[in-house]
Amino acid sequence: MCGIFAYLNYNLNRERRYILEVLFNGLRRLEYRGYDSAGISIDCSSSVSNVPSPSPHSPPPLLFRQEGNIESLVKSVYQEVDATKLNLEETFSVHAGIAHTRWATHGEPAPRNSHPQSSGPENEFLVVHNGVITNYEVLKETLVRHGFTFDSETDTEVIPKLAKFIFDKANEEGDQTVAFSQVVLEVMRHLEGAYALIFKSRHYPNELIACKRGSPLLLGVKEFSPETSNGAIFGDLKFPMKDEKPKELFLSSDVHAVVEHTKKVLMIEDGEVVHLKDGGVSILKFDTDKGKLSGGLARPASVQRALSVLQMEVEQINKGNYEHYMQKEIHQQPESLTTTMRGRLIRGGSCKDKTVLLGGLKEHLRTIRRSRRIVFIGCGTSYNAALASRPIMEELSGIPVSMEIASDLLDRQGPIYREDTAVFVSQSGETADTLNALQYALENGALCVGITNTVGSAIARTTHCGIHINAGAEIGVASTKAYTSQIVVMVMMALAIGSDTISNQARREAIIDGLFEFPNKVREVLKLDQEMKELAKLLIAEQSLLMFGRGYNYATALEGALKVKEVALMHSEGILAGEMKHGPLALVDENLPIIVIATHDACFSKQQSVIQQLHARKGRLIVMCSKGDAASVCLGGSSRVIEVPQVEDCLQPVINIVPLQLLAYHLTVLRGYNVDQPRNLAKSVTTE
Ligand code: G6Q
Ligand code: GLU
Repeated sequence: MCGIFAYLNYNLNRERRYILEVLFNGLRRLEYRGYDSAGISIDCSSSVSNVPSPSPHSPPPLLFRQEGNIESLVKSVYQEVDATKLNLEETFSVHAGIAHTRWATHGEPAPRNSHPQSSGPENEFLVVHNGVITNYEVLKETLVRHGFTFDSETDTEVIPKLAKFIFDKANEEGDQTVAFSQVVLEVMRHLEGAYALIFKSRHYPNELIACKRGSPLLLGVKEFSPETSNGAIFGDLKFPMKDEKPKELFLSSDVHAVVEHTKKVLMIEDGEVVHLKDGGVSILKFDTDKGKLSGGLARPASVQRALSVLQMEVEQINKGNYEHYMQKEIHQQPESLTTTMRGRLIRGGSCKDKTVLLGGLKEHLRTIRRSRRIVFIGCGTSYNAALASRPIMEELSGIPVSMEIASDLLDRQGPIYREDTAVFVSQSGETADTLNALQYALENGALCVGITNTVGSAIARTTHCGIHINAGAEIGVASTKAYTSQIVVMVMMALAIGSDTISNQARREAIIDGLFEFPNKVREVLKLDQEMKELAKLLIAEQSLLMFGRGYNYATALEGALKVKEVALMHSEGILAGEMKHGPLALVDENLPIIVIATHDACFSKQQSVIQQLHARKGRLIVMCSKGDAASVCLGGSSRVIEVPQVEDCLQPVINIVPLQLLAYHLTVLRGYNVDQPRNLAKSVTTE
């Protein structure tokens, strides 16, 4: 979790005020990733740029850190600027600033634990970090033995201190010209765990180093015409080592903080050390497994990488006319689902032509069909999406499908075989548990398929093949549109796998027809918005809310309950209705509200019987049913009913989750909680 950001202007005059605002805006874009504390570092005086590098005489960079969200940091920085009379108009033709929004793993949110973390009083090395250093205790002990004192409880603090230790040692041994990249490579040799790091140092003014292993990081490049200094040029996508052209370089945990500046980006890969210096970019690849070398100085190879051009517009990451991202993302679903399906459904003149085309899977379909088992692996909402798709995958492929929560698979070291197809479902494509499970499945020889929303993410890059869900950026921590797009992608995957079987052709065609009509059905169910707000008003003061589902809609119950608990901070549990008599029935009384999902599918009569039993125990029921079924689910007229449009059974979970997303949203707003940044949660869980 957490967001890291850096801004380097080269041969381009920028006032301190401008630099601060770029850093703050970068953090605002990344705030959804973590928001318990934040910090930045900028230079103290433009004279820094005239100091030859490396020099022990450059003034220490300024460091600002604050507990709370980004706006608390902004406020405290401007207060300090006023108090210290720091000149905001001072202009820098070259300047490197770094920034961090934190989601604590080690040490409570407090200024001393916020990043940038420092090597010591002179801020010789400053580091922003996303991830966890697992061997920090050993490193800390060694550094303490060498006289370092620690100010924070973070794992991160060992990194800048180690950099200083290595730098000082090189200098003592007479190497006055040790390069910044060499120092960082040496630091990396000692680090274990997951990280994305940006280093700034007073010994290397106007340079930055970025490196990563596990956590995401990218570089954005914006070049300016030397004559006008105000227009971007789309030139060569390759990196020069040294280049006088005026430019701005950005480093960021994700594209959201970069896209408003440039669309030319490079996704930094694990083991790479990216050195920004003299207007150029050089990349060294630290080619080891998990960073453990056998000793001696690392001798990494220099690598050539090309920039790619982002397919994203700034509007996609703005709230538009909505109050919250979650609200926008719920209401966007007809469009996001259309984009998910675009170019993938083919319906020609005759029935025979109805088919699904998934470019990323085409070459692997035969291997998947021959596999002994399909294993769906994910966490949270992504796991629920896979669970919703399991029945149709089993039906159309005829292959057994098992479900794995990524962390549990790893805890058990559950068996994964060469004959398995392991499907990794992840909106962000960066979730540490899912990534670790992917590594495990690769080691065990399974065919690994990725289903993600993030092009260029670790899961997208590491799997053998996959499908992008193309739902567009999802910023609300509570996943909504990604969930529905994931289900549709997995239904399409089932259609593609089953496409060689004649016996299920009619079924497949009915689903494809259903998919063509689908966005309109989602538009229809969104009209329940006001009704869900009314329901939220009724439930506002409840302690607990149960949701019963089965078959295709067991996942709906789990996902609906997850939404309510994570944003509305109300206890909520999704229960498999078939298990009702084996325990949960004991909870039922006239007070506890229960949502029963009873839309029309093969389980309908069983759900009717569940409703009867709950009713007999005076359960306080809210029943979700297909339009026209209200009379048959509403016994004695006592229950409240949510009527939804009926679609093909395997697509029904997509329709059914929408009212529950709306309910969770309205409950949260009415209860006065933060919708987009729920307590204790952050988007993109890049630590275990
Ligand atoms: C749900 C959350 C969360 C998320 C998991 C997995 O609302 O966003 O449950 O789904 O943390 O994340 P990825 O889908 O990014 O792997
Ligand atoms: N482990 C670091 C800390 O607790 C970084 C956490 C993060 O990724 O925000 O400070």
